[in-house]
Order: sequence, then C-alpha cells, then structure tokens
Amino acid sequence: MKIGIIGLANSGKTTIFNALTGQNVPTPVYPTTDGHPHEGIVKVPDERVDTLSQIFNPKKTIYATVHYVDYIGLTKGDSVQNRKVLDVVKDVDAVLHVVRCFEDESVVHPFGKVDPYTDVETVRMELLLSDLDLVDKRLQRMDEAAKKGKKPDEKERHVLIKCKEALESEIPLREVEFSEEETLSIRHLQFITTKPEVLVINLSEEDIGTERERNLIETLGKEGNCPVVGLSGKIEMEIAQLSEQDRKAFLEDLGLKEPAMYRVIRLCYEHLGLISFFTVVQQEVRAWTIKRGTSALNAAGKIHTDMQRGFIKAEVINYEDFISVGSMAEARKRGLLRLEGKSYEVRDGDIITFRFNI
Ligand SMILES: Nc1nc2c(ncn2[C@@H]2O[C@H](COP(=O)(O)OP(=O)(O)OP(=O)(O)O)[C@@H](O)[C@H]2O)c(=O)[nH]1
Ligand SMILES: [Mg+2]
Repeated sequence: MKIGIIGLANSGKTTIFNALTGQNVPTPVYPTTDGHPHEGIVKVPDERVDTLSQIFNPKKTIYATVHYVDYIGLTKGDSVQNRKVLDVVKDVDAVLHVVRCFEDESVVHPFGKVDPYTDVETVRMELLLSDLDLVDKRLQRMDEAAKKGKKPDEKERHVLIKCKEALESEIPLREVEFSEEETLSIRHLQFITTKPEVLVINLSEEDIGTERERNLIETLGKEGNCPVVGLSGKIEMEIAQLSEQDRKAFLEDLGLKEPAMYRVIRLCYEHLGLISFFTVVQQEVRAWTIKRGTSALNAAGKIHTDMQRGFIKAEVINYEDFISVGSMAEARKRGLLRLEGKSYEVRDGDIITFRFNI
C-alpha cells in the first residue's frame, strides 16, 4: 500500500512523515519549496505474524509494508506548483491530508492564521481544480486529434464530461458512480480526487484528548465524509525515535494507547477495506494485503501469476482456528484445514497454501 502525505505548507507533513516512518528528515520552520520527495517504507505491525513466526521459526518473516511519500506543500491558486506535488503522489492508494491545528508563532502559516476549516477547504479545492485541469487538457487533446482525422474514443470523452460536471460542482470523483468500464477508461489519468482520503489533524500537545480535538474530528469528518485522526505531529515524531521500552512509558504518560504509526496504518486498512492473509512455506512466514472480497484465485495472483494461472485449490485455515490447536499436524488431524476453490472469498487472517500446476 502506498500513501501520499499532502497538505498546505508548514502543516506538519514532514514531521508526521517522520512520526510514521521513524526517519529524521529535517523540518524547518519555513516552507520547503524544492528538494526531493521523502520516501519511507515501514512494516505493517501484526501480532499474528509475530506469533506465526514464533511458532514456525522460519528463516524469513515478511510483513506487509506501507510506502509513505511526503513532498512540498500545496499552494492556493498555484496550479503549476501543485501539479509538481500531485505528480509525485498520483500513483498512491490513499492520501493522508495533514491540516495544521497547532498554534506556534515561530512557524509561518501561509495565510497568516491557523484555521483548519479554511485550510481543509483550500486543499480540497486545489485537488478538484487540478483534476479539472487534467480533464480539460485531455478533452482539448482529443479535439485536436479529431481535427487531424483521428477518431476520438467516444466512451472516454463521455466519461470525461461526466468527470468535468462533477468537478465543476465541487464533487470529488471518488463520490461519483462509475461503471467498471468507465473506471478503466479514465484510470490512466490518475485523478487525485478518486483516491480515498484520511484527514490528519495536527494538534498542539495540550489539545490531545480535549473537547477541541473531538469537535474538529467530528465536524471535519462529517464535512469531508472521511475518517479523521487526531495527533500531535511533534510528540509523535519524538515517540517514533524512542526504543520500544521507553515508548511504552511515554505513551502511558500521555494517555495514548498506541503510537500514530500504528493508528494511521490501521485506519487506512479499515478505510480502504484491506485485509491480510498469510502464507507459511519453505522457511518463510509472510503477510499479504488484499481488498476484502478478493477471491482465492486473485489472492494467488497477488503472490505469482503462475499460481493464479495454474490454480487448483487453496488449502485454508483461519489464524484463530490454527492458534486454538497450535500446529498444522493437529489441525489436519481435526479436519480444520479446508480445501477451497477459485471463488472462495479470502477472510482476514486466513493461512493459505495454494495448490497449483504449471
Ligand atoms: N508546535 C508544534 N509544531 C509543529 C507540529 N508539527 C510540526 N510542527 C512544526 O512546524 C514546522 C513545519 O513542520 P514540517 O513538518 O516541516 O511541515 P511541512 O508540512 O512538512 O512543511 P513544508 O514541507 O514546508 O510544506 C516545524 O518547525 C515543526 O517542528 C506540532 O504538532 N506542534
Ligand atoms: Mg515538509
């Protein structure tokens, strides 16, 4: 899963990137305007994988991973600059939209005032405008090609006009119903408003767990129809730098259950409808991420196309059932290992061995 961190300049994107990845990228008090995007890959924490690894003691344990990207801020009314930012995140599975809620006079706010509602609206408007720009450019190119005698793809044009109407009414494309065919015909344009959004409200430490946090979460979540995480970037960045042991004590002091690096991943999984299944083969325990509703056949394809092509059966046991008996031999004896066909819908926590023939 790939997640792009976006927001206005100085909203705390890089601080939160550090909190989520454990990296230590500099976070100056003035806005960053150039340089390279920051990239970080972290493992998806999963106690079930830890336990399977203890039981099977494999040579290798491979967790699912999340790939974070952080770049410069979006700017109100600057479509050229914004294009640069959005090109960096156009292939992500979700955007993490950071909005500044912390007061700090030493940190410049692009509009001179901390106002989360206006900021969220501004960013969303820039995303809509950027997609609208892509639509217009594409339609224009199709017209030019038509003039030169090239037959335009009428289906695509039709979908583009549907997109244009939605965007002009300030509706993000993720809220528009498209048929499978329509989705395919515009997929190459990688519209940013088709991506699921998770909002992060970046609070001052004092605001954590307060009425202000609850209000912001409720109102902004309702407005944007998206999940909202409240956190303090600065504190979370410190937490991410600590050893596991110190971290526990620090979190307890703050009244936090878990670090943001876990919370954010979990929320993204939930929001994107993602689940995990596991494979235990040849000295390797491994977690795989799929969408809820994925068939055994497509889950096999996630591992290898050969496995999908030559699919025979999936031998399945759910993690909970496996743990209740403790070993594969015992599970087999008790008939807990099921043979499932291509259309079996994989469940969260399934341990699967694919039988295939190539
Ligand atoms: N007080 C406080 N300061 C914060 C918090 N989060 C970030 N900052 C500060 O705000 C400044 C900007 O933070 P960055 O993380 O660099 O912000 P950014 O969104 O990456 O900024 P650009 O990349 O320039 O757009 C830094 O000085 C941070 O220390 C927070 O939760 N509380
Ligand atoms: Mg930054």
